[in-house]
Amino acid sequence: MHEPTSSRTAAAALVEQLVIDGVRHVFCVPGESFLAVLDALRDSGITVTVCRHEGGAAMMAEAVGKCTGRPGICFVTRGPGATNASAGIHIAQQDSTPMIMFVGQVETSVREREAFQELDYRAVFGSMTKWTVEIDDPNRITEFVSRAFYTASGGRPGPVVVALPRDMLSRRVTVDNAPPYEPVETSPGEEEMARLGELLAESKNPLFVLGGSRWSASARGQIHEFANRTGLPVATSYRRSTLFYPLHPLYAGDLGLGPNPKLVARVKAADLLVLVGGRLGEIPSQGYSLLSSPSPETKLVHIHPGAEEIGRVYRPHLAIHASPNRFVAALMRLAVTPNPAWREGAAAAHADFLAWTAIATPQPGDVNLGEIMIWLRDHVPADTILCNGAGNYASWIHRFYRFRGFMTHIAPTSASMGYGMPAAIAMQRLHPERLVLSVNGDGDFLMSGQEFAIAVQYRLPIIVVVCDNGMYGTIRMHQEREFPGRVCATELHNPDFDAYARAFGGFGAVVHKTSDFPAAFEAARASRLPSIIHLRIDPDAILPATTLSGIRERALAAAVTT
Ligand SMILES: Cc1ncc(C[n+]2csc(CCOP(=O)(O)OP(=O)(O)O)c2C)c(N)n1
Ligand SMILES: [Mg+2]
Repeated sequence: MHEPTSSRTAAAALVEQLVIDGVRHVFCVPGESFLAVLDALRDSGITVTVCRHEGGAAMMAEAVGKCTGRPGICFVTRGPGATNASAGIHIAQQDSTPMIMFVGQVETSVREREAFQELDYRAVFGSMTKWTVEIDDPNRITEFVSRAFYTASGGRPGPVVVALPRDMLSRRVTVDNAPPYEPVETSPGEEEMARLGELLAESKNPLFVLGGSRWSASARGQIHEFANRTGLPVATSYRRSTLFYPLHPLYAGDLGLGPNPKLVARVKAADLLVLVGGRLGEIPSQGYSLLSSPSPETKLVHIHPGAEEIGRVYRPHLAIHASPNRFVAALMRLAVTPNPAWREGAAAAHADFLAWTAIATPQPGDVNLGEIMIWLRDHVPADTILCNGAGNYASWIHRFYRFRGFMTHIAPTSASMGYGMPAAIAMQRLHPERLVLSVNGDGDFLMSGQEFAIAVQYRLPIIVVVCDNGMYGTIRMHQEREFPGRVCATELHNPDFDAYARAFGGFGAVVHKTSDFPAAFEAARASRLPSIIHLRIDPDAILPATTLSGIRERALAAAVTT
């Protein structure tokens, strides 16, 4: 692993270093700027997925980083490739996902002339990444690649951009490989854990909220054990609900968009919040309304792997700078005398969660997305991975689908549209044996719909559900609230998505009523082809508990009375 080599190019050294660092998959759109890397990848043993758009490639890499906790990797070309990919970089930043994007750069001899597709990466990506670097000296390539892994995955994880001047990649190097990177975990101190024990002992009404990244499956198991031992109620943060088993009797639900009002009330009534791994950002904090900033009245314990995140918005009563894995391991050793009131409170919270998610709400039109989510939760295997992007259709996923397995929900906390399609491709590449679903809005889907061609190319039997309400529904909802009746730029004229699937060589079906869904789904599975199920949703069905016309009428009535 460490033998010095003199006959390889910088590109070959880079790819060898990726292999050493455990990379199994890379996602790319090719460019002439990094041909030497493509050549080195060819016989490397790394699986290369070619994509149709760099935004898709970057989102696939982000999805891998999110699912595995190890940096997801993409390669894109300079200028337009890099700017196309920025959508995925921003997701990795907001979602705290380890990711490394390698990008081609013009030859060093013409830099700073605004040569063809030249871009100043540090300026463009500086505020979106943890680190952006351009490698000039080919003999430092393994040093920089190794650092990229440490930086992307350490502390609060995030994206790293590494620019590769074309001539640098083809130069011969004598540099050694770096040893494989190892994730750096930070452990809580004994004093902090003792203080946590005191705060718990004083608390009558505590709540744990799990979030963020850097969780392992075994840490997830341990937090269940701790909850069992103590009877403490556990909630999850926005799009982090796979951190706790939904049918566990201590599970209180997830704090996201359109959460259970009873959970929100519970958070407000808690006398101690233990926030493990997350940041309690704008969405889970319900627009920063759950706690006051900078000094929350509720006692707050904030455990986070990134030192700079602690005290950023809320001054915690107890700050614990630790990775979720090590914090949970320390919890296993913490002596806690359970207060019977905790388990009673948790049982009530879980009953509220079950009641909120049990039965689909009635909907206008013949396709009820709530009933479809409930059918899916009852019929697909527990390890099915569901990917989605952004749009009101996701409200039915959050409310009615139940994520039973760790990392079975791959969706952006940054609510970036166009994510569900590339994420599903990445997940099926990673887990060929598992069922992978991609649930999309009609607007959402066509932001990355071209990647369906990649699913066909690699014969990935993903099942794509397109919830077609003929509009950018979320924005139309806000439009009706703020400017009732004044529709502008939110209507969409859609193709037949089932025919779109067939045109690409996949399977397509259209669903006009809820009862048609099971047969369409089974036919999609039986086809073993990438499939699209086109759901014709009534545009009035805007949220599980509210219609679009109701929102408009209330806004018009309010306008008359004010
Ligand atoms: C990349 C991106 N662009 C724009 C938005 C703003 N936005 C949020 S939801 C939404 C509409 C989503 O429409 P659709 O996918 O059809 O889902 P629906 O709300 O109709 O269910 C838009 C435009 C966004 N979140 N991400
Ligand atoms: Mg829509």
